[in-house]
Amino acid sequence: MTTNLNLLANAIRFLSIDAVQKANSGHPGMPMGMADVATVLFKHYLKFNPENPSWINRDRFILSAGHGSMLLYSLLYLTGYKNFSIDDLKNFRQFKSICAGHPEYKKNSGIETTTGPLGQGLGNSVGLAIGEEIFRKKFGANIINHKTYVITSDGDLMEGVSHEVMSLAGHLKLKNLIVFFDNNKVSIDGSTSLSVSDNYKKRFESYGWNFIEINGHNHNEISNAIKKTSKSNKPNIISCKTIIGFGSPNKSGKASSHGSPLGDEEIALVRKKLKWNSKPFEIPKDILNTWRNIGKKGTALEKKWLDSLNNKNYKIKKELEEILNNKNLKSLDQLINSEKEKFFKEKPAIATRECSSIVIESISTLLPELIGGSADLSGSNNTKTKNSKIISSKDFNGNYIHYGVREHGMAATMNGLALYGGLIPFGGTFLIFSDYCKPSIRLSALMGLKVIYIFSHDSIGLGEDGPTHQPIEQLAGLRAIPNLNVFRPADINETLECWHIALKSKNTPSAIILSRQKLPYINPFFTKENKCELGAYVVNKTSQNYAVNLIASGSEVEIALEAQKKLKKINIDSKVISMPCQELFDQQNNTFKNEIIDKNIPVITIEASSICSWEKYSNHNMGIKTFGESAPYKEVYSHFNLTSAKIVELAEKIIKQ
Ligand SMILES: Cc1ncc(C[n+]2csc(CCOP(=O)(O)OP(=O)(O)O)c2C)c(N)n1
Repeated sequence: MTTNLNLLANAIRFLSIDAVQKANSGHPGMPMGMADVATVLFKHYLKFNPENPSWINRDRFILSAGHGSMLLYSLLYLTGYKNFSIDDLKNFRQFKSICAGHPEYKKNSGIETTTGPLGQGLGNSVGLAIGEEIFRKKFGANIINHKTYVITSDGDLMEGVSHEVMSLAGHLKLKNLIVFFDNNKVSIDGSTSLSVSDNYKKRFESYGWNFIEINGHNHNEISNAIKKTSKSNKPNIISCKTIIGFGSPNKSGKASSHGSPLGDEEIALVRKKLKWNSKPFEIPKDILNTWRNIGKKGTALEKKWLDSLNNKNYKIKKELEEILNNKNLKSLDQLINSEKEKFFKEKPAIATRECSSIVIESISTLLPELIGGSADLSGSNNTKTKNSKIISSKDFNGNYIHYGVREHGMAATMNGLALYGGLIPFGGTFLIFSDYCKPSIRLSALMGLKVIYIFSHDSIGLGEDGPTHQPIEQLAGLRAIPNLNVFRPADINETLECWHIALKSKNTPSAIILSRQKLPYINPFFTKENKCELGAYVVNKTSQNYAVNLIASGSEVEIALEAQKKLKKINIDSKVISMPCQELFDQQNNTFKNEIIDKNIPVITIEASSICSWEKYSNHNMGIKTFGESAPYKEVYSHFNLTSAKIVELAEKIIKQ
């Protein structure tokens, strides 16, 4: 068994070092060090089917240490995933290659998530493991019974987010989570002793994890450790003592093997040492066949699973299909429209965070796949409703996660939940703390995941908590992220519409930005079509021959409407435009855009935030250029000149020019 495994592991090693050498960049050390662990895992334990990379009951394999991407690409090629040919491996790190520098998530390809920013993959894996628990509870242990395996590195575990998610995983007792720690004690700067003295055993045991330590090059120890995890009722970490750059006479154990090609001379020495006589990218037939047969086992595994699914009652099968294909979303239109009609009649004046709560409460009855949560601000973000059922280690039959004060961990976990399949995660914190989620929001956007971020307390309107809590630059920062829809609704019906867009959107995450303070109902129309879908709409125009455009979002639409009334009194006609989503507006055609904003007429934008993202529409931007102030919110608004009187003053000045 051992020789065979050595040969299989060496196939990974040589594909990795040869691809890095050909690309003249990349990270050979990690794949060389972890090849043994990966081989034992894939050969004997991992449940996967290269013919169907999206099989819902597959084990998930996450390479959190994404810089070692060649380890993953080699495995996907060797086991027969269609997207990974030998030519793809030769194209490592080249333009549009599936073998990108760091793994980039592509649905149905075998790459389960995008990794590279250290710590993120670990966070995703916690979301995936929660997803498995939720599905197992819902559909039964004979239908859902897979594991989530992760390879993590020293760097991953140094990142703060690793603490947040490992702690959460321990709390939730995610026993089907199995993390291999590539404990090679080397990072870029050299030995990890330069910067870490953590006792990993104590660290993980204090989180409530099962900690196992092994020699990561001993196949029996690897195998026995994996076996042991199946008896565990806690998350598992297998600390694998490995040698970075294993097999390289001059670079193994050294940082020099971490992030650059080994060089032709050294590679020749590795070939000699590991007795590998094949040319670059050539895998001896018998070794490739053995690997391919490992992959082929998946067809029978999935077939067997399908049989047991078919034997289940029809209701369960149907429910699984509905969730996986988000079919429940189809019945949403009717619900949203009847709610809109109701609120159009009632015209309630409430904070948009409360509006959001009303939306969540009604939609969650239709959508069992909606998994909410908050980073310890449930009552403030209004994410928890009477339809929320708490997910706990004892009961995964719920739809709400108390993430604790772990914003970054929450966001990384939500990405994992979205990647699981079928589930739609949403989670809340204050807008100011979106900064703590930012690295994971960026990845939701890069991967095109349906994750819904709820950010309340959206401006100086939060008042007395002061400048530490008043977001200024956060909206502009979020709007700068490609493929993220940032919604800032002004009232309940806009909130309903923005939620609706977020739920329907396929490959774009959403940030729904909500006020703490009460806001009036503003939308004068009742239309079945979703007005926010086009990004902006005209709320009110006092004449066809108006003299000024006032564009605002969220809480400032109310102030713009007040200013409009005052302007009318002094015979200045105006048009008030609500712009809940700049991204959607910017995607519309010019005819529509010019219809909404006639640039021949002066334009004033108003938002209690940095003016950065508004300058593309106008030179007259009312916003905030400093940090906020601690005081009751109306006073703070006055201090920053965000009042209807100041809008009137500016409008008069511009018109006279
Ligand atoms: C958040 C983040 N910070 C920094 C980096 C740059 N980086 C890539 S790998 C690495 C550390 C490598 O050490 P380790 O994690 O132990 O990996 P190994 O050397 O064992 O391959 C760093 C700092 C990164 N990818 N992500």
